[in-house]
Amino acid sequence: MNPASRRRAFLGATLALGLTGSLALGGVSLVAAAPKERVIKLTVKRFEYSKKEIELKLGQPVVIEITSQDVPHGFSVPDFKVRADVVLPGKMTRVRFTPDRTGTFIYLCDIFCGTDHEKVEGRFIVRA
Ligand SMILES: [Cu+2]
Repeated sequence: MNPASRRRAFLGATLALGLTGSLALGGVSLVAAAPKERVIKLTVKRFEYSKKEIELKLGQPVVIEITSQDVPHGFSVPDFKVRADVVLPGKMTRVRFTPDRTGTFIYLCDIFCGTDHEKVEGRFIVRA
């Protein structure tokens, strides 16, 4: 085989393997797909989040969609090492993570937003 036809043969084999893989995915494998990301909407204003407590499921990916109703705020979950740079008024900020431990975990505003800034917090309760 010359190099060109060897390359063609290789491409053909790769394509065949790829197709087989896709067909398998189109069938049974979809059932075992990764858990679907859950969308949780949250708003924040001086001096509270719209939800004080949010239940999460262990291992289920979540995306928190946060919007501020007044000034710039923060959103941080120190135990999971996730945070938004800033949550701006009228603009949606997304924070994604997958809880890998059960328990209670605080989320809080980490951008000074006024006198009662320290009160801007809530908690995730992660259950198995
Ligand atoms: Cu704040």
